[in-house]
Amino acid sequence: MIKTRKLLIIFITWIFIFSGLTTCSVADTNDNYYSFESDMDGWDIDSTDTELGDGEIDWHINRSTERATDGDYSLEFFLANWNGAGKIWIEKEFELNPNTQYEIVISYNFATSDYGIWNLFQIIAGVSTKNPETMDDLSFQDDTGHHQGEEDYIWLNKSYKIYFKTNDDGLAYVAIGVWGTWDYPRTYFIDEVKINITNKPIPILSVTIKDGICFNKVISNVENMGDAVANNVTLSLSVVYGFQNHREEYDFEFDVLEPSIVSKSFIIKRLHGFGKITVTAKVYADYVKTVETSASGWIIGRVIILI
Ligand SMILES: [Ca+2]
Ligand SMILES: [Ca+2]
Repeated sequence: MIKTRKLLIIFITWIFIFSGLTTCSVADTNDNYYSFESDMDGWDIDSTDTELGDGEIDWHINRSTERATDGDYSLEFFLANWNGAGKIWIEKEFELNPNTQYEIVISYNFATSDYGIWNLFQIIAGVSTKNPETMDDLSFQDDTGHHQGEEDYIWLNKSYKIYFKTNDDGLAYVAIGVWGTWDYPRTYFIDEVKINITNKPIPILSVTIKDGICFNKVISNVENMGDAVANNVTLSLSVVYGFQNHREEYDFEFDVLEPSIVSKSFIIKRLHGFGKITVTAKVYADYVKTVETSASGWIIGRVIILI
């Protein structure tokens, strides 16, 4: 009888452990490493804006033994950018939890022979909620130059930290590549791609200025679109208006802004004059990226029209 009870306890414990494992869909941290030694490691290749006349400019992304920082292979990116606009990249889908905020660090080794300040291409590195197909789905970073003398290939360590929130389907598409910003052919190499994904709720602020017609005032709001509380928020609101470029500037400070909350309206009142009007709103908070927006229009007496 005692033996049966022991077996039952072990069985129940095993069920609990097993069910716990299966219901945990995505770990809090997800580290991935790709060196392209046997194949493309699950990355797809893609391009956009490669048309030239009735045809297409020459480009490829494939595995190469010409140089590598780990093993024998890297990925070779070749873009004969004769249309001045080509964008080529590798992309990979990651299944994460829906509607969840992540810090995604994209790092890799990048071999380039670009030097000087002219004729440099631009790095593509970013994350999107949909499979990247056009320029609008891509994120652009720094230039492709090594800035260390002339012509030889030099390996650079590239690293980009991106805060990203999944939508209902929980998918993140990472894209890495180059954007041809000059009419030249270029070849680059990428190896040791690391994608580190960490669940990291942070505040994400946005600021708006009310547009349309207002009577002698301008109105601005701050919204926290992130998953964590924003602390020590400051909205810096300034107005320049009238023929004399009269200027008014105020800082509105508040301690906390909860996630998914729009602040009360912050208002600069008693404005009157004639001429153009420009409103700028900038918002700061602890550990949050500063965001800024502006609106302009006309002030006619006490009537303000912002577009
Ligand atoms: Ca490799
Ligand atoms: Ca694609």
